[in-house]
Amino acid sequence: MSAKKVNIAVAGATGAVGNQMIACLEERNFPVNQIKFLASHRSLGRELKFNNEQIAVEELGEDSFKGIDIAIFSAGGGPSKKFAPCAAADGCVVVDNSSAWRMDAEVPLVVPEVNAGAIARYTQKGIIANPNCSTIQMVVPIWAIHQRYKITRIVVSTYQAVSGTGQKAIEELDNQTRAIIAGEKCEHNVYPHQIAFNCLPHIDVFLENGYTKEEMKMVHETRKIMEDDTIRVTATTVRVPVFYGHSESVNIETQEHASAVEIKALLNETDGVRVVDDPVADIYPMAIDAAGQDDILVGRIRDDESISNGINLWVTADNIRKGAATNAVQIAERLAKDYL
Ligand code: 25A
Ligand code: L14
Repeated sequence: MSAKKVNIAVAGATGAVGNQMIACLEERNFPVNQIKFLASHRSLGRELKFNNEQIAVEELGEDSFKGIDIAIFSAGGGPSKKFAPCAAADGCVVVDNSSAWRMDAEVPLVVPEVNAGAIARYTQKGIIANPNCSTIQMVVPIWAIHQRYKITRIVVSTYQAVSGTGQKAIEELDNQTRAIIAGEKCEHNVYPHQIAFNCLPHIDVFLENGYTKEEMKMVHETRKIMEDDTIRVTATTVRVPVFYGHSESVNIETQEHASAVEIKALLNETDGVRVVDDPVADIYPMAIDAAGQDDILVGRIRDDESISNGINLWVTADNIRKGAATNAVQIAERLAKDYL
């Protein structure tokens, strides 16, 4: 089956994720017929490059999707809620990176290495959701383990880069770092506290149960993607002063016994994963190595000696690439190849 050339739109094209989506479409030679860049009124007058061609940014509106086959959205939850249904009504399939549609029962939530088959359910609403960045990088290695050893419980703590919040947060960390080193006053607008030289146990808003929304996304999205509501998940999500690349400490408990040696061999065979694990040589996954490429790096693979069936992992990935743009473009590729 060869992919037909598609008319594609990128909504939120001028943002941190939108920019990477455009780069991914170029890098991966996506079969583009016509391409359209959409953003808010603020971005009117800007031009973005695609394959050496300058393309003017258009304002996202109800009529943006006539003649478009696939639209990938990363303009935030508000615009997605409002405009994804307009796009679908015009026969365009939306791949949405916001949290707006992820838990809708009629919207598949897809990580191609895990549940590519769920893409077929795009026909229900015309929308496919791209999961949260922290969830994506965790479920790829976890899924391989789950199929063989059945995971019963996951305890995860994240160390998340500021780029997840968007361009303004990248600028805030940069400005604060410079200000502090220069001995000047440090200002904050994006986060409620200084992020430079600090860690904030706070991502997205706090909920009534004391968890943040980001933490509960990891619980609900993991279960939905793995189609297993019995898996117990508890998360603590932390913002750290890193520009690109999320890291995660993942502790899993399995029904069948698995040794660290077996898990390492299994992950060596897992698509999308690269085992980086040679502690004797000081080799382990790091955000700076995850950034700028698409693999999910897994290391520090070891037996949890406090329980009989437990494993500890350290997982890093580029939150803007595999955590957002790459995963969305991979979904669009499958759509173009197998369904349109
Ligand atoms: O609600 P969610 O799903 O939780 O998402 C909230 C935000 O998180 C990011 C994304 O921010 C999103 O807006 N995000 C979402 N999912 C993510 C993921 N998985 C994710 N980040 C990482 N991983 P962003 O900054 O990356 O992208 C914002 C883009 O969305 C466009 N946009 C915003 N509102 C829109 C809209 N487009 C159409 N209609 C709307 N109503 C936004 O375009 C950007 O492309 P823009 O035109 O608003 O901004 C373009 C330039 O202007 C600067 N700028 C932004 N805000 C302001 C501003 N300048 C002045 N004043 C401002 N208030 C930006 O620097 C940008 O370069
Ligand atoms: O996709 O890091 O649900 O501030 C929203 C919060 C992405 C990360 C999502 C952050 C997230 C973002």
